[in-house]
Amino acid sequence: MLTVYSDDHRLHFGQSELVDGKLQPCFEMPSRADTVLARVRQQEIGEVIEPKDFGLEPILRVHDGAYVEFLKGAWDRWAAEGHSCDMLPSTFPARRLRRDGPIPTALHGQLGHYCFDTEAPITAGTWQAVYSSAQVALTAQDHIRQGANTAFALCRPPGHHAGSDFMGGYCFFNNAAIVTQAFLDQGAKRVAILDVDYHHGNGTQELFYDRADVLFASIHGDPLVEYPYYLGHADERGEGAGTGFNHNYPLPHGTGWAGWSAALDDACRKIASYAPDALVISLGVDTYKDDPISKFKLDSPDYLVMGQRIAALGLPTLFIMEGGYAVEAIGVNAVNVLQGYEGASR
Ligand code: OKP
Ligand code: ZN
Repeated sequence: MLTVYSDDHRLHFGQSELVDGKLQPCFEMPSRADTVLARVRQQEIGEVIEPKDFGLEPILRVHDGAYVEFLKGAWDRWAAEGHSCDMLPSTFPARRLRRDGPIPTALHGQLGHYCFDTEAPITAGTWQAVYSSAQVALTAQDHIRQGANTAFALCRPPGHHAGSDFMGGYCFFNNAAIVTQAFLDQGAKRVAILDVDYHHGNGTQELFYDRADVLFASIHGDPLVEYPYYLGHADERGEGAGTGFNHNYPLPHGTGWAGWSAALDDACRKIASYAPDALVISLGVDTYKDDPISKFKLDSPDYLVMGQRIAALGLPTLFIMEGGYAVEAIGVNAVNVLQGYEGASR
């Protein structure tokens, strides 16, 4: 399997995350991608290439132009105001404040407008890193367009919490959504997205919620008790033309392979009957038993079986790296999914 990777991910290096009222080191750190890349190389699963540059156009098919402009210019404006530490929002338009009113002109007002939490710090190199992360995904997508059955986009930062015009949850551009739209723009009739990250992919759900050409299925911690809290319930089935094409599997804290794989089997049945032209996997491995911010109990061998079950769908499959914070283990776990897939599809 081809892996696409860019060193540019290192340019995004948030210093701090707010945990229990204290600023602590970010869980989403550069060594995550290094660990996965090292395992890809060690297991010799295939060639590793640099991304090509597909420009902003495929990103703008998914993200709002003003949001993209904001992201591009935010750090320079912040620096011009004399700051050098991470940029984090602190004020948000909750219910009955004007979230659709005039966008503030002040940097902090705009930051709260374009962000839904305090978990996505903008740093000096964030723009270049998130731009390259999207190009990593698009390069892997292009490999499948050219006829490959599968590819691995080693994206960092992750993307599935980012929506059309907002960032949050360590995410800025929604890499999985961008490649999904690219498949459609190149002639695919239907694309399925299976999000196996521990957290609900609220951004991806939002982007395709009213559409029948994308099926979204997500297996995640129940939002009643887990981040991102305000989306990801089982009764969210899609709207308008998209009704019936959104499938959420919220699961309780402590869920292990038995409960998790039952949800996977159901999601795979839904995907098979949808008969998509391509499958995009939002590959988070924060479902691991020792993940520091998550509460599922999957073990490393389970990820091999996960890959096998995905392969049994027999679809062109694009793996997009999302979360996973047990840094020493995420290389083994992510690559186990890929090797399970390849072993089963060989
Ligand atoms: C991104 B991805 C810890 C609470 C959770 C946000 C988690 C974002 C996860 N401060 N913080 O889905 O892995
Ligand atoms: Zn996650």
